Amino acid sequence: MGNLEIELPSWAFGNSGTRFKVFGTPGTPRTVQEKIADAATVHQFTGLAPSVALHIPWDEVPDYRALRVYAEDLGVRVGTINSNTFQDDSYKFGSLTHLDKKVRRTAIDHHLACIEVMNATGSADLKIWLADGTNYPGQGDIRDRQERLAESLASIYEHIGDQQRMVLEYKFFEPATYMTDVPDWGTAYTHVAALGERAVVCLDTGHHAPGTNIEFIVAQLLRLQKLGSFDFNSRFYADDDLIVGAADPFQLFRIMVEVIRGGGLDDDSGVALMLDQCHNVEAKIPGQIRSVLNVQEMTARAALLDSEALAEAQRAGDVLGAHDVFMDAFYTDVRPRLAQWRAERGLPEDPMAAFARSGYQQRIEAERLEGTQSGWGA
Ligand code: PSV
Ligand code: MN
Repeated sequence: MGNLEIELPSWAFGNSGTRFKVFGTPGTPRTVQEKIADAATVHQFTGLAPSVALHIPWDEVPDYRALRVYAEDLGVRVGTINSNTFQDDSYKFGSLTHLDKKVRRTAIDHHLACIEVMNATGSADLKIWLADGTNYPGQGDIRDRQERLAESLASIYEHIGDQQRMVLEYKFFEPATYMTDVPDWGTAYTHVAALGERAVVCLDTGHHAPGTNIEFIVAQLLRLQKLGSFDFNSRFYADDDLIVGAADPFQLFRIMVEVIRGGGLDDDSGVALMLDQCHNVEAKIPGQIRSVLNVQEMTARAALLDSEALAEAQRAGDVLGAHDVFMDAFYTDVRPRLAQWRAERGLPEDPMAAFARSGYQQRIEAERLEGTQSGWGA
């Protein structure tokens, strides 16, 4: 619990929106350095977010070694490198699964370039999410696409260093609407299992059909030692990318119970807890602060679960007794304890209020006037 670390996505600090409108916000970063500075601010107020994930090419810079030093000087490190094969014209009909070998090669080369970014920044994880899929039955050959995907992933995996990992993220819809090429944890697992030890799965909480028992997937992937990371967010309808724990705190609690049960918070677990969120209408830095606090809060409640009492009730076939033990942990208000935890570490007891008082937001609004604000796709 004391060593809980949550990775922030650089894109959470940029402007984002829906296909209807992207709203600008005063103070939005114009460069990756400004995104990292905002991420470092979240860490400074919470003590929970020592790394920031980058998305390439959105966060492309000429000198990644210098970017690493810049981040470290601000007290954070570069985390996961996310590839992006969803915004080029050539990827209209797929990237790693494309019928045309030349397009597949371009997509593979993009991933090799991302590995170079990892080498320069010290990042350990290459995260791959593909927009590949089809919109109409018959549009593509499902099986051939799987073969091409397996082949392309193998070409990338060959370049993953000994201390690095490939993390494959699944999503059952969007932008493709009939089928996606990595729709579910089973498909992601099948591919990473075929690749080797350093290939693992990323579970994005927004990438499941409503009603899916996500904690079951967490338990299963941890059992198989293939849960590499989370992309945390919450959703009401689709992949809403809302603040984690906002829509369904109980689900987040249940997920964290399984993470702890499966050793996912142990020092050597290798499970990276990341956020993948967009703050379209709410303030971005407080949105990220709220998010990491929500993860911490539900983790603290999960850690309170009396596992011995639970196991005993389970063994006795005491259905309601077991459920009571479970709910007792969920209903425990841990906020005073966490405020104390922060005070003991020289952190503000109320990070949201402390940030509001700090003047940081006013300062960036005054300073970040020239230039183009970063946004979705930039
Ligand atoms: C796709 O919906 C996704 O979850 C992937 O992780 C992308 O990298 C990310 O969103 C972009 O926000
Ligand atoms: Mn994601």
